Amino acid sequence: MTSVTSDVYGSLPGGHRVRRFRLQSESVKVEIISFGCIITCLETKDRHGHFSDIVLGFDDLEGYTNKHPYFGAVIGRVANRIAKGTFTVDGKDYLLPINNGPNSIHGGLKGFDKVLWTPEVVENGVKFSYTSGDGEEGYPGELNIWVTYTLVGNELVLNYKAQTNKTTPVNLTNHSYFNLAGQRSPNFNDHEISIDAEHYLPVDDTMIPTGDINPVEGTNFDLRKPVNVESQIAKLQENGFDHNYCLKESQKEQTCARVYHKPSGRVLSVRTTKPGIQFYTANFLDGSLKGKGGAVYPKHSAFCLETQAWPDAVNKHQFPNILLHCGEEYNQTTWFVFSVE
Ligand SMILES: *[C@@H]1O[C@H](CO)[C@@H](O)[C@H](O)[C@H]1NC(C)=O
Ligand SMILES: *[C@@H]1O[C@H](CO)[C@@H](O)[C@H](O)[C@H]1NC(C)=O
Ligand SMILES: *[C@@H]1O[C@H](CO)[C@@H](O)[C@H](O)[C@H]1NC(C)=O
Ligand SMILES: CC(=O)N[C@H]1CO[C@H](CO)[C@@H](O)[C@@H]1O
Repeated sequence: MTSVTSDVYGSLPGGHRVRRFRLQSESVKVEIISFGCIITCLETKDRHGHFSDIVLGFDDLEGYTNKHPYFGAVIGRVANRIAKGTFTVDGKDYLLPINNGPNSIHGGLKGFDKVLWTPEVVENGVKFSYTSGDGEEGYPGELNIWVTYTLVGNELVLNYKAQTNKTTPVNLTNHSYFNLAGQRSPNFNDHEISIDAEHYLPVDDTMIPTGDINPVEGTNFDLRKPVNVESQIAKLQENGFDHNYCLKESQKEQTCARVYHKPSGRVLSVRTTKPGIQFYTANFLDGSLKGKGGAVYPKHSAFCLETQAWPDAVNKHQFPNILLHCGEEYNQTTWFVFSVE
């Protein structure tokens, strides 16, 4: 049985109230606010039954309205990078705000992480809706989006739906930074990860996929068998992982990633209907943010598993399509399953 309660979390400049929803089952507690659909707190049990908050974030609304690394938020219209911020749809060129080197990232200057959503309590959870206007952040078409979080036992389910009145690229994800030892931990020593993918996308020096789809076999990107995250990063030439893994193409749900933290016994498994998962090891955190309860978040103190379409898919015809047409429904689901071992 999941209980759903809510209160006021804060007010935005201009006076709009932000609500907070608390979903609680026997084994998981999660808090989500109507600003950015941000997961502000996620507590799970360790093997002794003690709860810890395993996501990074801030103590108050101001932390989230300021510029931050998208802690816990829904990202859209298009998660990840679009090369040079341009694409062509139905013969028309579109230009998006450039906000990541030469590229556009995470929906633009005011993406879905920075808007106020309309909440509605549903069975075992909460559904948020938002209408993104025609031309908002440079994207074509009016887009209606519904993001539903439900908690059943130890499974947190995120469903994303969207409809447009003009062809537009869409791919939504949420962006929680996890540390299964608890959000205050200075590193992710003792985390083991596996990702069930035969291929990954190599990137250029602005982090745009080169267009190649490389086998993981024989590389340091091979995560098909569990590896220690820290020692695997040490083997890379890169700063850490920030790469898309290619999942088997299907609209069926598939288990794609598993993270195990031996000292606490916490396990996070991810299932998704999406075709890709970005594994990111918080390479750009630098300890300068003031996090929850005064925590500092150094480089490599958390990881993200962002289920998504492949980065820059709108410009790479060999990648799975991300165009949503008028009359179609975008419908993607990700399951986060928390257990102990
Ligand atoms: C889509 O909806 C917007 C807002 O209602 C409207 O301005 C626009 O003309 C519509 N576009 C089409 C192609 O129907
Ligand atoms: C979304 O949030 C949940 C709960 O914090 C987390 O388990 C998951 O990693 C996030 N999803 C994605 C796709 O990043
Ligand atoms: C949307 O996806 C969910 C989960 O995969 C599925 O249960 C549901 O039937 C889908 N809804 C529609 C309208 O296709
Ligand atoms: C609506 C839509 O086209 N969504 C797409 C998001 O991305 C994946 C793969 O890139 C597609 O399979 C979905 O159809």
